[in-house]
Amino acid sequence: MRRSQIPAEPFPFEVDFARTALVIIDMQRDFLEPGGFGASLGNDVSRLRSAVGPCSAMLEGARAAGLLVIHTREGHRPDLADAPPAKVLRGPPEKRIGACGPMGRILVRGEPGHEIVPELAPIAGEPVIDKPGKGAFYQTDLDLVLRNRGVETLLVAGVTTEVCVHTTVREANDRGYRCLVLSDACASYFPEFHAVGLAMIAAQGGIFGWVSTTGEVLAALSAAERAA
Ligand code: TIU
Repeated sequence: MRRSQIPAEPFPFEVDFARTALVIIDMQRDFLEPGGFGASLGNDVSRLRSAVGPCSAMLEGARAAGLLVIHTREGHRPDLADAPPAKVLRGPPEKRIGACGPMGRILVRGEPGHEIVPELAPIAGEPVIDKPGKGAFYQTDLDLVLRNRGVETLLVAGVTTEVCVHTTVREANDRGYRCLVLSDACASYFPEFHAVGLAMIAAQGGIFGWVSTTGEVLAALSAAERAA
């Protein structure tokens, strides 16, 4: 496939879709549904729903075009051996990581709350990266998976904009990946942090990456497929 250009901030983004992966960060029930980790931190989880439709459209477009799709999930081993005490020992005991909630143990792998929301469920062939931290590169094999597939560019979506999306984009940028963040396919419990988080990525000439929308990326992807 030829190189495409996507309208973006701070300037148009050049991309070779053959060397691009869609990375969907932590669209888990634990963050999007009542009774999970996000809610245990005192957040209004309904604020994240806006990202589901755009993520779904981007997922469909990426699958149709044959792009590598990677899903991530934040969570811990059932024995919590990989959960730093500094992360666990926060808030009242009944709301901590590992405590039992309506979707099972909070932020624990294998529990219903740890699953990706059904609208965005991974299909066979799509790597799922389980990560113990905020960044998707920290203590995972994401870098290895991307290198094995010759990926140089990441289309990044998911939640939350200023926490796991931002941390992952910063990690990716330091590792030499070019990141385009899909503004409408990301969301935060804090609309002001979402806006500022995106602005921070594109500021200073694209200090961490580029920002665009699902519609712009899908239009460029369709045009590239027609031209192929
Ligand atoms: N609390 C919050 O905004 N986010 C997280 O704890 N993890 C992710 O962003 N996935």
